[in-house]
Amino acid sequence: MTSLSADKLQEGLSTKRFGLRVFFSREVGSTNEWARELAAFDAEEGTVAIAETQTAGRGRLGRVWVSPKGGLWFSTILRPKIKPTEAVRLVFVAGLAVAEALLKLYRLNVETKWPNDVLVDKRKVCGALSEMNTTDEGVNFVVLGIGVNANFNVKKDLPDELRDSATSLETELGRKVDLEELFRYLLERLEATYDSFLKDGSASVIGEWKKHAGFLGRRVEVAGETKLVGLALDVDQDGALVLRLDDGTLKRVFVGDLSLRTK
Ligand code: BT5
Repeated sequence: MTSLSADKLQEGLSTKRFGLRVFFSREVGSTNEWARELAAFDAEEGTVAIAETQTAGRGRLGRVWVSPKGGLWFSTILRPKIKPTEAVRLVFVAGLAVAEALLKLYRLNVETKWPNDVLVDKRKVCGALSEMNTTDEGVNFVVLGIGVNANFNVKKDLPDELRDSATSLETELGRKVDLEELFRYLLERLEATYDSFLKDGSASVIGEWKKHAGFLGRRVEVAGETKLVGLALDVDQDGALVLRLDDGTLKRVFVGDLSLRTK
């Protein structure tokens, strides 16, 4: 198993803000939690917390994110001057940046899946978790966490129940990748995508993100407050999934887990 080289993380990095400060640890609970603490101590925008393993990696709704050594687990502090309703759409910045990076670096068959996944050959290779801190004035900071299954073997290093739904770069490519190179390239894509989000608005980022989406036009099931089944028509400019239910009505969904229906 290759280790992350802390001194190589910023080597040749061409960003203006992202990754200028990098906090590295071999093991933490969660890089999102760590980044929140750093942000509370006024860490500037673009500061990154990265760890080789997480003992309490988390997903949405308090779910567990399994984070063995060999993965890329990091969180970036953002301080956008936007409304909380807009800031929730930052998760699309992560999905788009990761999809573009995996396509460019490894030519993989990449897809984005609503709302926060990146898939390779229909299996989850990356999850993103955006967590916001607000005050009466609005958004104080956002922590954008990204987990990429990179240099480990899915069958060996992930629990049995994830073997069918998850994949890793190593499993897909049959080799290990240069983790520091992936990290730097991802930071560059993240910064560029975030800047476009701020300058051109979330709709343009969501528009790009949709070009990679494999579920649009397909029959899907969405597990959320209730279970919905229908045709995935669109992801609108608010980031909501637009479904056409079997009775013909349109439904906008903001939170849920999407899976394809094969029947
Ligand atoms: C996510 O949640 O996909 C967000 C994952 C974010 C992880 C990053 S790592 C750096 C930063 N620090 C953190 O603590 N978190 C972020 P969600 O959509 O809720 O998916 C969670 C579900 O994915 C779990 O319930 C499992 O079914 C599955 N899962 C867990 N670990 C996985 C892995 N390594 N690969 C693929 N699927 C996994």
